[in-house]
Amino acid sequence: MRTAILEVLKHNSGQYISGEDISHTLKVSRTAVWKHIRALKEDGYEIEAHPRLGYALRQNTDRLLPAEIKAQLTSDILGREIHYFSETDSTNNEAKRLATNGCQEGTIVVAEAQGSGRGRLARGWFSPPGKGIWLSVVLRPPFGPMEAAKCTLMAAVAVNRAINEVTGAGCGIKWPNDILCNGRKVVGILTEMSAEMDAINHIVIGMGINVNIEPQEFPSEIAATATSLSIASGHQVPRVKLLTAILAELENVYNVVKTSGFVPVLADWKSQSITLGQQVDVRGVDRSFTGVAIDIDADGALLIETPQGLERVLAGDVSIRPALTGQ
Ligand code: BT5
Repeated sequence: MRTAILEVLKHNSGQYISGEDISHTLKVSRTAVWKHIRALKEDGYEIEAHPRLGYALRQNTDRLLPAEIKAQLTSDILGREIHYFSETDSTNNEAKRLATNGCQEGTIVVAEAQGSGRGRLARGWFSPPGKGIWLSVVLRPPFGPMEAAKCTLMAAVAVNRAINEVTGAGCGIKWPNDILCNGRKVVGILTEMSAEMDAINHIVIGMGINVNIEPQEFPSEIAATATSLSIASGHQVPRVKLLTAILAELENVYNVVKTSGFVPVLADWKSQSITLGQQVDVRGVDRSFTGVAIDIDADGALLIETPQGLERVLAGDVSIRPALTGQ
């Protein structure tokens, strides 16, 4: 009934419609109409109520509600099943629970806020309410566990494309799991896997996208290194539009991988990379060094030219050294 009332309001495109007309059209009492309108307002829809004229929808909600996502969804598999939370500990944790219980491929978990958003190696992820896209996608890929690390590269290509399409913010990918705008982190990706020796049970790709966060809202630890799409683009970014664009791009890239392997995706990744060609400091799992990032190989490992020779890094952190000015 709530969805039906919303449809009526949307259909009336901002004009008033009386409670009596709604109750008549939908064959429901006026008290019920009033209660549903109140619930819609709680969901973030701006609805004006006038004692004589009735109700008018002034502004759609910006919340990532399943009904709003479904209305803009163009992907066939990703996002057909949506689990929405106003707050959860971590969307990756929820998605892993769902995947273990057999949810279908393409199921997504999305939250307005995360209490314990996670980065890699038990680092935290700042996830304030209503300001970002905290999203996890469940995949059941046909390839083996050795390929899993490349899912992060696949997601980075998809998210970066969607961001540039929807916001024009001009971001680039930093190996292995970040998207940066103006040298600051705007997206982090966390890929987690459950697998047997030779087959993947499921992969959860978690994406944290800072959408409409103001500079002063970042905690001091990341204030100098983080940014948001609204800061980078100079305008508020519609979250549902961006979310559905991400799902569409991720599905495209995933389909390419399933039919042609990772080679085309690695080529896309290279063309969107801001790491290649740069002087970088690398903190790998067991050692650190400095060199020039020259390429990624077929496994998605970063190749670094150092004075001691070529180094290959499959996992780790990279910081890009600021270019020398020559002075
Ligand atoms: C990441 O880890 O960048 C992966 C972040 C993945 C977050 C998503 S949100 C949806 C899903 N559910 C989850 O629980 N997680 C995923 P890493 O490369 O380890 O970077 C973590 C570091 O980034 C932290 O130690 C901070 O320094 C910094 N950081 C934390 N929150 C940030 C934010 N909102 N924006 C920019 N930087 C942040």
